[in-house]
Amino acid sequence: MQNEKRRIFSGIMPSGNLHLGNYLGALKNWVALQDDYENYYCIVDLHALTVPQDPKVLRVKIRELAAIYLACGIDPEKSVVFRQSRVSGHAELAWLLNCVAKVGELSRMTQFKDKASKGGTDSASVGLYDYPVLQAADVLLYNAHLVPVGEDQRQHLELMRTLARRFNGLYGETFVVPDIFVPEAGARVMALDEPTTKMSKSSPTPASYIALLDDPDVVRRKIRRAKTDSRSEVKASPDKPAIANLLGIYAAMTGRKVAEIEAEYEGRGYGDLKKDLAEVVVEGLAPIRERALALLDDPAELDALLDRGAAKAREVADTTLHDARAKLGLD
Ligand code: AQP
Repeated sequence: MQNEKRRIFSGIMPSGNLHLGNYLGALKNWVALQDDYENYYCIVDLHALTVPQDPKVLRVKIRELAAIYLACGIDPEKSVVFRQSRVSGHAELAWLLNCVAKVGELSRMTQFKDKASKGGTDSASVGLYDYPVLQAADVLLYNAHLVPVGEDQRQHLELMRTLARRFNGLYGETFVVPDIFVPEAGARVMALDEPTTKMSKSSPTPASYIALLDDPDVVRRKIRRAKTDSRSEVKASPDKPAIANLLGIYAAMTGRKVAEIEAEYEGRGYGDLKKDLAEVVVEGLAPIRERALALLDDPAELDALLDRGAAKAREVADTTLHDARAKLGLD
């Protein structure tokens, strides 16, 4: 239909502490795109189960994530906000797509290899291996046209596009093949203590990430203690991954170009950069933190909002699932 908006789907796992990478790589862009699309922003709680979770903590993290979505600017009047586990079509479509995906394809996924290697591949869950297929189901279920994510998700999204095309080719046109949206700035925020690995919310070292709910003084301390490189020029060169990361965060938080920030710090040292960056980050995150904490004071309202979102999501999901089942001969 002519005036229908194109759809967006994206999600975040309610595991660990949401951090600056999740904000700059995903949430900030969701908010910016929100007016131009019909949006489905999901709390992907089934994905969180791919690594062990404490049920008590998971319950808390699900609400916290809902509060952070809203605090960052996701507007429930413009976007459907819901929990993946409340729309059973996600798991069912994942099964249908499992029967189209190939073991070789999943075995090539670097995120699985990285995460599984930490505890030994044989003891990784089958869910962790299958994560990209569930992720494909998440997006294809809503026939989303665009998926805004950080750089680390690019390989999964390519697989998603392959699965959609394969299914359409085998059984007839069913799914929209989604485009990937990766932001120019902030697509890959690196750990503060080890700038060659990405900032990750499951890191056991809190100093490696800036959590969106960190107290301002904690943010200042983490940036002050962030790893730096040898030589003192403030330049984002390949042999200076730590400074490149700090400059990248600065640029993504302010919307300025890295080159412009480098010029401003010519002849000045890392200490000045860190001091100013800390204030930029504190200023950007403080309103989000305050709003999220206020929203968390009313958990019943957050739960009700998620239930309303799930009801809306189910309407779309059921139609797609019905179509996919019928194409497979399951009608
Ligand atoms: N370091 C990052 N820089 C930019 N974007 C990032 N994202 C994650 N880390 C960075 C983006 O955030 C969204 C949500 O990610 P997720 O929680 O669903 O999964 P993830 O990518 O595995 O995130 P984490 O923080 O690394 O979590 P854990 O440690 O639990 O695995 C995605 O759009 C992702 O690209």
